[in-house]
Amino acid sequence: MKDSVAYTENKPEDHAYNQLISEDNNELSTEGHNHHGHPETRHKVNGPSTQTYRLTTAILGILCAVLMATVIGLCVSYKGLSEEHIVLSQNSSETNGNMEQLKANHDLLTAALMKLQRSFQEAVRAKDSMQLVRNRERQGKELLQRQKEALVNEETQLRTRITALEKSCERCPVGWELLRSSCYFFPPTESGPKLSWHRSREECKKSGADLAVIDSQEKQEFISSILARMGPIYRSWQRGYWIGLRDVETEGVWKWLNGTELAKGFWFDREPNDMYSAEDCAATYARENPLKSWNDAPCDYSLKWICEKKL
Ligand SMILES: [Ca+2]
Ligand SMILES: [Ca+2]
Repeated sequence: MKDSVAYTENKPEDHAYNQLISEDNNELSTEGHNHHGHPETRHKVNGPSTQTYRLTTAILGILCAVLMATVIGLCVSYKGLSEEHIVLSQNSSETNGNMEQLKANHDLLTAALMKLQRSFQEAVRAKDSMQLVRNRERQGKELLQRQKEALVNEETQLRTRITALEKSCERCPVGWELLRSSCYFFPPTESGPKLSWHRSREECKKSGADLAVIDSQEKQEFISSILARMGPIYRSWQRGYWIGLRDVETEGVWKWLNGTELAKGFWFDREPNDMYSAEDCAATYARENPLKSWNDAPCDYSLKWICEKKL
């Protein structure tokens, strides 16, 4: 009772603790008999150290239980995290593998694309080269065609010239030009005399010819082409050639030597003008336009002449 009294003198906050100790003391009092029913020597276990020990033990037990629960929880969490980590690691590895595979595929596609680009560029260059070759071939073909046409034309002209020369050699005297059934003679432009219309006609008759009768455009163009070959074109009226055309009988009525009246003349502009009422004989000149190359001049004027001899 002394100890109990001593406990009752403890602090108020120790009341529950003292009550617990008191209950323990009662239990110890009940169990304080041996199996013979004799009270054993009672241990003084309800002291402050024992109670503290028990309380501590209880607390420790609780703490241990909490700790164990925490550890178990942590273990479970750790296990879950580990499994998740393993899954994530596996996923990460798989993802890395996929990434590497994708990168490898990307590299392969890039290489294939570059190869295709090179092939395309080579194809474009080959196409350009072929186009260039085709253009050159086409240009060469066109050039050959033009050369062929020029050669054909030249051949035609040469054959015509050969035919004319053959006929001329056969039928016309040397130095005379042949057109159809007539031979024509042209005195040298820069040498030899110039004569009046009548003297010129006499010179032609010496060769069995007469002054030329130009009664068709074909003859006029032929004679103009011969005059163009003989030298440059001079603007002088003294560079003319007498032809067999006059208007001596009736002024303005031009007739050929055979009496045929002129049907179509190849006069210069504003010709024949019968200047000073003294121009009754016709002459032709070398000019750019062969169809405008005649002039009437005084018959005693000194000019060259053109002879014509029928075959
Ligand atoms: Ca006249
Ligand atoms: Ca005139």
